[in-house]
Amino acid sequence: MLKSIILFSFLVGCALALGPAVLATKGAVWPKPQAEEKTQDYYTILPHGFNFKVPDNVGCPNFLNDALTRYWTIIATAGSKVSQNSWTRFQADGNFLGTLQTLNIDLEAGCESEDIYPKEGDSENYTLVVDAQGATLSASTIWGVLRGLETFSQLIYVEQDSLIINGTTITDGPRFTYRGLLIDTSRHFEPLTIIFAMLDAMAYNKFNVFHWHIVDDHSFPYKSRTYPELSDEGAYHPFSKIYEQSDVARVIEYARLRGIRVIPEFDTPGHTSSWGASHPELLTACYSNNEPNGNFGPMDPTKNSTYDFVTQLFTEIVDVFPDNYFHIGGDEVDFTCWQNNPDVGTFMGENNIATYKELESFYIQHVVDILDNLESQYLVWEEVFVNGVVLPNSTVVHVWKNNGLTTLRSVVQAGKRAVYSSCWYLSDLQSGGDWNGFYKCEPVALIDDEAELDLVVGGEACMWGEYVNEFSIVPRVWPRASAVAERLWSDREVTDVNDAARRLEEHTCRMNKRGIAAQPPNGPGFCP
Ligand code: CP6
Repeated sequence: MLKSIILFSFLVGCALALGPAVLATKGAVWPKPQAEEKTQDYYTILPHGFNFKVPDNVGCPNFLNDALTRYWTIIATAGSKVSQNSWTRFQADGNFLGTLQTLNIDLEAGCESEDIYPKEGDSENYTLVVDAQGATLSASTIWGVLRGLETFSQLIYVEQDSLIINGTTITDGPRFTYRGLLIDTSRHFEPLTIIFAMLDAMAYNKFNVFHWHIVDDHSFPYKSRTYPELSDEGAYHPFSKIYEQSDVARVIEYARLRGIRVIPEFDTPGHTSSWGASHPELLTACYSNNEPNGNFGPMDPTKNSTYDFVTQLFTEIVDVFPDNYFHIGGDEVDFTCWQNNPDVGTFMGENNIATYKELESFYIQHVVDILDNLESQYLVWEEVFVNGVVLPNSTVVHVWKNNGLTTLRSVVQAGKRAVYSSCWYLSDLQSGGDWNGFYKCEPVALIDDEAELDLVVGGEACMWGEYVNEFSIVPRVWPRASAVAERLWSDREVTDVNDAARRLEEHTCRMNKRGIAAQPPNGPGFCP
């Protein structure tokens, strides 16, 4: 007796010491669906005997074939160690519904077109029912089908060497229409394989906007067809650290098939040092002791040639990137070289421009007019709004600084649309599994007017590239960005951090199994 008590205590002790710190859920969906009911009933799935069924007349075979192959592979990989006859041992169980052979996909309105791109405001809603009659995924758009397939794949878990899915009814759709991730490919170049892995992980988290901060001070990896010298001179390497036109097209297509928009950012007038490698005339020469000192500041806002260049380049960008939106930057303009360059002073005098903020606004106003002429809509960093540039109401103001909640409120009170990032800087590290802070952040905490709430289109996690390269970006972002994904997709009331920790534990292991090098979110533990 004593022996068995000791043995028992020893085993319990071991379980406590060795067991995962956070017990992972099984078959929980991340981000949490808007409405979900599960039953004790369950099916097993045998991958080789499982398929998706789509009515013949739906259309969109390219979209669907690609997605169905992806998700079949995910299910088959999860089930690769499943014993083929395991279901026999469930036969006696009253909750066992048999083997699930088909997920019926009902794209209600048929597929609009094979060539569509995801765009702002498209529905991503879907419903998913798994019951004694079988399994059906219904949506009105291809994007809803993609989100529903992701959910379906997450409902499947391994137990007793079998793939299991419980009876489930889910009605789901996003809280915010814009759920973005910024990747900075200027401070460090990221190869296409990494961008594809990031897009995969984005789809696993239902993100729908890839904000491609493609160029900045440190390098210009975009190979322009109008000005190839920009990357010839301004990239870290003129042909191995660049994005060719064909690379960009691949990224856009890879994203499109996953329902992800690609919004490029060409940030001006600041953050443009790399442009000067081939076109120093674009930048403001800095002066010391009344002489040019060889350094360069922001774009030179005094020359017509600056605006001509930007017009040519942005005409190309609007053509290359199909999204209606273009991020034109406008953040962190350093006035030092505008202050000490005498030509800038003369220009301001001649044009009645009294302050450098006004000069900055003068520049951005020109860029905004260029985009209006190109019939492109745009996002701008918050400075552009704060400085009083005249913006159409389609403009999205990207709030990123401290006191962002207050700024966000003033943006929507002015009738402009807004995207929030202030609390979602993945570049800021804390010790431990530092996703809680991202998770707890509520973007509309200070807004309660309905019309103003509608103007908050969403949020964006930002992975600035100074301290990440191709070897570290994936684990730096995942699963930390997953916390942002749930805040932006799920209901506002979904705030239980302990419940989230258990689901995130499972979700991270799921990403790992799918080949994403996500880091552990909750301390000691293991993926079963
Ligand atoms: N690069 C660009 C950056 C940042 C911004 N723009 C940035 C500023 C402050 C922090 C992190 C990033 N690295 N182009 C500001 C939007 Cl804390």
